[in-house]
Amino acid sequence: MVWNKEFECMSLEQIQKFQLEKLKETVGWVAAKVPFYKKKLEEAKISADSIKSVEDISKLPFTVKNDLRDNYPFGLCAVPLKEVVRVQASSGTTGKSITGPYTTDDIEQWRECVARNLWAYGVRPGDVFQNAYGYGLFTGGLGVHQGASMVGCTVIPISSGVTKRQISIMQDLEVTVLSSTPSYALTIAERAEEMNVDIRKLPIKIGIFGAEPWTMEMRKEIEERMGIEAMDIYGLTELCGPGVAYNCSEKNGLHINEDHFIAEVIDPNTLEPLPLGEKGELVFTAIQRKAMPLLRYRTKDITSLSREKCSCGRTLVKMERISGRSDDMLIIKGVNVFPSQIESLLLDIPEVEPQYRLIVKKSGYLNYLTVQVETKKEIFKKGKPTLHQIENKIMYHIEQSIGIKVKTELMEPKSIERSEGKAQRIIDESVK
Ligand code: DLL
Repeated sequence: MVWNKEFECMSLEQIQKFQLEKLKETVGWVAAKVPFYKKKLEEAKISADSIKSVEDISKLPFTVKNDLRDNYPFGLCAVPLKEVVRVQASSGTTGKSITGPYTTDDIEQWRECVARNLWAYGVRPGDVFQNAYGYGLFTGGLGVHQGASMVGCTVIPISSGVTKRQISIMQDLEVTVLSSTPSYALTIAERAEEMNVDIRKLPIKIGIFGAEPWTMEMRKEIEERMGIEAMDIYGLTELCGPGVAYNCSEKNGLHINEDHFIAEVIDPNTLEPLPLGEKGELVFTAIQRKAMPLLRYRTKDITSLSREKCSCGRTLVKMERISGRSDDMLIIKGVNVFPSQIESLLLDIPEVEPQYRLIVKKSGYLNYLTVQVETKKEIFKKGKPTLHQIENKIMYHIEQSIGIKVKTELMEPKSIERSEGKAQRIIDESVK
């Protein structure tokens, strides 16, 4: 049940041997081709020859998003532009976009990485694959498309948006697999309910969701509303796009394609590598790319790594599902809070919909949080006293779990803007 047994089921010794060889090649490649890395490696007094084991990766300099922005558009590109066959980009929610150039080989590797993911989810030739990730500069659309074609699926490149049409296509073409952001999957599920279409009765069986953090509770919600198995797909533009890490049949953690990307978890304050099992910032080194192989790229994503034996037979290291990004972490009355913690708690409350917004305001030196969440239609009709009771219940539930008092506002059904891509759930008014 593995797409590429040779690379997905290697022994640790084989993986490390392979990684060492590719790491040395990559360090030599960027030192020769990218002035930015040449300078950084000289300053750190490191060359390909001085790397004797994979652990020596910790001697290499880090790369951060600002390095990509400062070198926009092609300052970190290691090949002449005539060898670049594609450029994707990330709009970046915070600031100038960054580009991801690919050579023909880079695209091939990317396809292979995504195909491994899809195979692990149970996608097979003949599946009718509705790809509702946005096509264009965003890597989700084309990236998933290429992998699904490689597996041999009938791909429907519908892109995101025009939700009513998503549902009729799903019905008419007897779609078996849907890929989108988890928040857009919810939008689709909700629209189908409005159209009196029961997605659970359709042939669709697998959903492939990622590109934004989502909780186990959200997974359960989507699985129940659509009658599917919801699988997690992870990746980022800086490395290739989707396909970096993926769930297997265990649906517990994501295997990392570590013959392509060496993963580390570091303490974001000391920048020291953390042992397996400890949570910190995920860092990647791309060891097979040619156009833009990044060394020790700090993703800001928070997770931990594990090498525990997996029942699926893959030996690739696993990362825990991403609990959030360090730059999305809110500090409310001095307490660190991830939006995913609030999401989990809201989904415990049966009277509300999984549609919410977090508003951060400042008063004096402290930040305060207002949680706005939609009620179910039948609840909203019950009027203010009932709504007030539920608001108090939510407030209490959050306070009991994370120790901070938040303001809760129950919202009218359908009043919060629906997502077609990555949901914008945080409104930060504290910086005004
Ligand atoms: O979101 C690539 C992608 C497309 C992944 C389609 C999966 C499916 P970027 O726009 O560069 O690339 O955003 C990358 O999104 O650093 C994480 O913070 C977040 N992210 C991506 N996948 C997941 C996931 C694409 N499965 C950033 N769980 C990453 C949580 C995710 N966060």
